[in-house]
Amino acid sequence: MELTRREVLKYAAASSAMMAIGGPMSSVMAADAGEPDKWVKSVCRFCGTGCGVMVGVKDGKVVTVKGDPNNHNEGFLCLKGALMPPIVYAKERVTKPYIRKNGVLKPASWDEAMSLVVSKFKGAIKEHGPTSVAYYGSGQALTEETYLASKIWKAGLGSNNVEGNPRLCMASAVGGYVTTFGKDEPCGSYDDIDAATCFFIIGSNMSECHPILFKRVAKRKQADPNVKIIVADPRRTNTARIADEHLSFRPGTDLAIMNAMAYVIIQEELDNQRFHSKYVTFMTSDKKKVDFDAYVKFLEDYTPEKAAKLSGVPADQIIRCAKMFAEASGSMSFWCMGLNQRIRGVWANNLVSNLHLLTGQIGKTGATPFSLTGQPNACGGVRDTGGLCHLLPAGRLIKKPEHRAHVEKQWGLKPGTIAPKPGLHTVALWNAFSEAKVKAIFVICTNPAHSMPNVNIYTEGMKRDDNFMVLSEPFMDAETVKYCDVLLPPAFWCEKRGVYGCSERRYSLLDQSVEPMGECKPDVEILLDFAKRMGVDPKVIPFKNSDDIWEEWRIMSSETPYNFAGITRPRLEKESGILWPCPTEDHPGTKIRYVRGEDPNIPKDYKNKYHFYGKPDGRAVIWFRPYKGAAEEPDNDYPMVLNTGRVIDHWHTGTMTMKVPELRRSFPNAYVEVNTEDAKKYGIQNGDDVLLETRRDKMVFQAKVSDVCRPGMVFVPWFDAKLMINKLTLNAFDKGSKQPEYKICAVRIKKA
Ligand code: MGD
Ligand code: MGD
Ligand code: SF4
Repeated sequence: MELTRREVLKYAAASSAMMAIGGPMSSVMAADAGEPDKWVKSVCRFCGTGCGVMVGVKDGKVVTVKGDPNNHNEGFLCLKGALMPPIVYAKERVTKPYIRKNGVLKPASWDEAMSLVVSKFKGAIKEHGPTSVAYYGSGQALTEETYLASKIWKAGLGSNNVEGNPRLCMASAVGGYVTTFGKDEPCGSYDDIDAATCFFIIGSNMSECHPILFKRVAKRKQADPNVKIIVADPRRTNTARIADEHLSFRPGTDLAIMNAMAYVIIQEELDNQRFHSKYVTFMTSDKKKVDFDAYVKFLEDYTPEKAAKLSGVPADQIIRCAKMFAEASGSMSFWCMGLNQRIRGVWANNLVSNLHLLTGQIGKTGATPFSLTGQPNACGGVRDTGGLCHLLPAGRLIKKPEHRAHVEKQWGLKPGTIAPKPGLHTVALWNAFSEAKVKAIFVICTNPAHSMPNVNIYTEGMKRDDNFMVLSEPFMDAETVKYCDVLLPPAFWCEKRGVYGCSERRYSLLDQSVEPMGECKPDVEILLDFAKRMGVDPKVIPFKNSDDIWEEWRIMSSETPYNFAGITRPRLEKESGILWPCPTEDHPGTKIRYVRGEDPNIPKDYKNKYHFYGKPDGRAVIWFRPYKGAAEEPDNDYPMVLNTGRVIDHWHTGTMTMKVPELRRSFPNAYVEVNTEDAKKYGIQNGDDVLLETRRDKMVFQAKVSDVCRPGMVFVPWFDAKLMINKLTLNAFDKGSKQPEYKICAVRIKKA
C-alpha cells in the first residue's frame, strides 16, 4: 500500500513522534503519479544510517521512493527519506552557472564560469604558491567526488588544504578510534543491535537523528523487556523517554561520569581481567604506558560521590548504570555530537571505549562501542578516502614519510610530490580565507556560511574582494550562495552515480535514476573539467567517470586493512550494500573487526582470539582522561549554557527539507527550549520572545517551555537560515581533532 502526500500530511503533523514508515506503507506517492516505469536502487541522501531506497521513475522524472527491503533498513524509511522527490524539482534549483558581477550573480556559460575559476586558481598558485588554494567538501558528497578532489589537490596541485564538514562532525570520533584502536571506523555492525541486552546511548538523540536505527533499538527492547537502555544527555530527548536510566548532567561533565562508571566496575569486580590483561595497554594522557594499578589509582578521583557532586547525577544512579553496563550479556554504546562537538571530544570518545575494553564488552555480537556517523558518506567518502587536510587514503597520514611514499607509489607519482606538511583544518582554513591568506577555495556540497561556528567572522571574510570562492550548490537560496563569486549547478542525488559508505562500514551504490536538470553536471564531471583546465597531468587524473575512480580506489585499498577489493561495481549494482573489509568477490563482508575468524585482516592461524592490529603491540588502549571543563563555562555575566542540535524533520541548514511542505510545516522556525524552572525565574511563558545573547552576537527566539532541557541550559536547533544560531556559537575546538565545541557556550537570556 502507498501513502498519498495528503495522507503524509496527517502523519507529518505528529512526525516527531512517528519514527518510521515502512513495510506495508513504504512509499509516498506524488499526486496522481501512477505506477513508476522503473525502480532504481539507491540510498537516502540524508543521515549516516544509510537506508537503502528504491527510486520510482516515471516519464524520466522521480515520482516516489520506497525503502529497499534488501538493505539493512528492511524497507523502512523515516519521513525525510520518504519525502525526497519534491526536493529534486524545487523551484530554487540552480540549473545553469553564474558569475558574480558588480555584486550580482549573472548567468554564464560553463566555459565562462570555469575559465574564470581556473584563472583565479592559477593566479593564486602563481603569486602565492599552492597552499593559497583549497578544497572544502562534504560527508554528503559521493566517495568518488571526495577521492577525486583530494587527489587533484594533494597530488596534482601540491596543496594539502583539503577539508570538509566532517571536521565539524566526525573528527573527534576518528581521533577516538585511532588513539584507542589504532584504526578508524567502528568494530561492530548494526546487527549487534539485535543481540545487545544493554544500550548505552550518550550524547546522541538517536530517535530524531538516526530514526531507523533507533526503531531497531526500540524493537529490541519491545521484544525483550530485560533489555536495558541508559541515555546520557543533559536534555530529556525523545530518545531518553524510552530509557530505563536517563542520566541528566551538567553539560560537559560526562567525562567524570564515565570515569566513575569505570571506578564502580573495578570496585565491584565486574571488570574482565582475562581480557584486559591480554589485550589492553593502560596509558596516561601524556602517553606513558602504565599498569592496571595505576589506572585504579587514577580513578580514585572519580568515586561516584565525587562525580555526582560535579555532574549533578545521583551517585547511586551512576552505580546502577555501571553495573547494568558491565553485567549485561552484551553492551552496545552509541554516541554522536554530544560527545564529538566538544573541546574534549577525543577524550570523551576514548572514555566510552574504555568501558568496553575494561569489561571485555567488545568483539562478540551485541557487544561493541559504535560511533554513529552523522552524514550519509562521512565514513565511506571522507574518512576512508582521506579527504581531510592531514590524511591520505585508507587512514594514512600526510605527516608520515612512509605513508606519503606508499601513496605516491600507488598513485604513480614522483617521490616527494605530496607536500609533507598537513594543510589547514576547517576553522584554520576559514580563518585564513577570511584574512585572504588562502586566496581561492572550491566549495562542494556544504553550506559553510550557515554551518560554521561563530559564523559572522567567516561571512565577513567571504565578502572580501581579494579572495575567491567557487561554490557547487543545487539551491539558489542556500546561505553560501550570497557570498560566492562563481556558482556552479551540480546534479543532485538521483541524477548521478556513485557510492555512499554509512556508519557501519557498509558501501552501497546510488545508481543514476534520471538525467540532471538543465545544464547541471555531476560534481565528478565538474572536478574532472577543473583538473584538465588546471593542467593537472592526465596520468595523475586519468579518469573518465565515477566508475573509473571507484576502480582505482578499490584496487588501492587492497594493500591496506580497509581492503574492499571484493566490492566491485557489478557486485554493488546487484547487492544492497557490503561491509568492508571485503578482500575478494566471494567474501560476504565483515561484521566484526579485530577478531580471528571474523576479520579477514587477521590470519586464520593467529595465536590469539583478538588482535588490535592498528597498534604495534596488537593491544587496544585504555586511556586516562581526566575531567576538564568546556572552553567557555557559564559565569556571572553569561550564566547559562547554550546547546545546539537537530530536530527530526530538518536536515542541517534546511536547504533541502525546507523545500518539502510537510517537513517545513512541522518545524517552520527555530525556537529556544527553556526549562520550566528557568522560565519561572526569568518570567518567560511558552511562546514568548526570548533574547539570547552570547559574547559573539544576540538574537530573539520564541520560547518552548518544557522539561526537555535541564535547568541552567537552553537548546536551539540550527536548521533555520532566518534565525541562524551559529552567529552566537563558539569556534573553540578540540586540540587533537580540531572539531569545534558547538554543544557548549555561555549565554544569557531574558524575555524580549
Ligand atoms: P544533536 O542534536 O546534534 O544530534 O546527531 P546527534 O548528535 O544525535 O546532538 C545530540 C545530543 O547531544 C543533544 O540531544 C544534546 O542535548 C546532547 N548534548 C549536548 N551537550 C552534551 C554533553 O555535554 N554531553 C552529552 N553526553 N550530550 C550532550 C547528529 C547527527 O545527526 C549528525 S552529526 C548529522 S551530520 C546528521 N544530521 C541530521 C540532521 O540535521 N537532522 C536530522 N533529523 N537527522 C540528522 N542525522 C544526523
Ligand atoms: P548542509 O545543509 O548539509 O550543511 O553543515 P553543512 O554541510 O554546511 O549543506 C549541504 C549543502 O550541499 C546544502 O546547501 C545542499 O543544498 C547542498 N547539496 C546537496 N546535494 C548536493 C550535491 O549533490 N552536490 C552539491 N554540490 N551540493 C549539494 C553540516 C555541518 O554543520 C555538520 S556535518 C555538523 S555535524 C555541524 N553540526 C552543527 C551543530 O550541531 N550545531 C550547530 N550550531 N552547527 C553545526 N554545524 C555543523
Ligand atoms: Fe534517510 Fe536517515 Fe531517515 Fe534512513 S533514518 S530514511 S538514512 S534520514
